Amino acid sequence: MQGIVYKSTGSWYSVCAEDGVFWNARIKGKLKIDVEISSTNPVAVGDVVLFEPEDESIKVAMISEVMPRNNYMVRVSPHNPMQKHIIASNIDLALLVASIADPRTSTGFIDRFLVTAEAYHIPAVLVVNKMDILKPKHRDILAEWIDIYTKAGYEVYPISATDKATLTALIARIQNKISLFSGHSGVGKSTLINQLLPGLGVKTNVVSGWSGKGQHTTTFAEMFDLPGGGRIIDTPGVKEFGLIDIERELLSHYFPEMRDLLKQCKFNNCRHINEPGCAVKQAVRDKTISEDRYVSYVSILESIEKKW
Ligand SMILES: Nc1nc2c(ncn2[C@@H]2O[C@H](COP(=O)(O)OP(=O)(O)OP(=O)(O)O)[C@@H](O)[C@H]2O)c(=O)[nH]1
Ligand SMILES: [Mg+2]
Ligand SMILES: [Zn+2]
Repeated sequence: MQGIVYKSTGSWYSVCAEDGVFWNARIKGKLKIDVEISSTNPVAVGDVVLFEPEDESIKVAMISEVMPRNNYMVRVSPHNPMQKHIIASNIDLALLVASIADPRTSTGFIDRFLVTAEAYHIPAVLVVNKMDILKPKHRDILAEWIDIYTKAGYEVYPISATDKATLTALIARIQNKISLFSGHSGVGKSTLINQLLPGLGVKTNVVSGWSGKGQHTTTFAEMFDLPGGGRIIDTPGVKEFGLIDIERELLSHYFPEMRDLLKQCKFNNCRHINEPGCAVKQAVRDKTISEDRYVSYVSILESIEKKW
């Protein structure tokens, strides 16, 4: 049988079969899987899997094969920084949920997420939550973020997850897509997801994400069907994404606003640090590339170079 993984809790997976019935599945000893990637989790939310029923009466099954993934989003493993953890696979859109206050998300963190999404060829957008609690100084930061990220080619959605009226544009954007919601703990990913699902008839396990007590309310990634078509994936909060497998020569390709300029640098192996005739540095001076993004570029480049 074939199905899609909706939830992973470590050793058990919730798999939705083609007829809509959910199974509780474990991984078979010998799992058939793409060998190109080694990750701490062999099966991720969003995976299409083949499984064999073990006990039909209680819907327990064994996953035997993971079908090739269209794409996947990764982070460094929280347990081993040398290994990657697949957050989710087969996604159409990655949403970084950030907040300016309570908690504050740094632009460095946003940029690392965006670079990861670019490197894995997943379209990404920025969602800025908790608009309702912004003080005047926060509003200045919001204006800055909108300037920085729209200039870089990204859509920015300022919202309040607690106020459905602010969600219209975002709802239209994720319609019929498989969307991944990522971000720091406490930015309101689960609150937002609860708003996007119909008020009644919501799976009760969604509610655990509601309490907002302490940190890391959501502990496992989970996918939900959107009422009008499409799916959304809630994920646990992350402190940092880390960056894996990004070659320093390719890093500037993962900054969309730099990508178009690269051919204009005097040297074709320009690192855009202190080379003469660098089109990227010129664009920073001309303010067509924001200084903030350039600072992130340099900081990520340094962290990659340290690894080699
Ligand atoms: N004022 C305000 N509070 C919000 C908003 N969205 C979420 N919150 C609150 O922020 C807290 C954290 O929300 P969650 O939805 O649990 O955050 P999360 O991103 O899912 O956190 P983790 O599951 O730990 O990653 C809760 O107390 C929410 O009520 C908002 O738009 N405005
Ligand atoms: Mg949550
Ligand atoms: Zn250059």
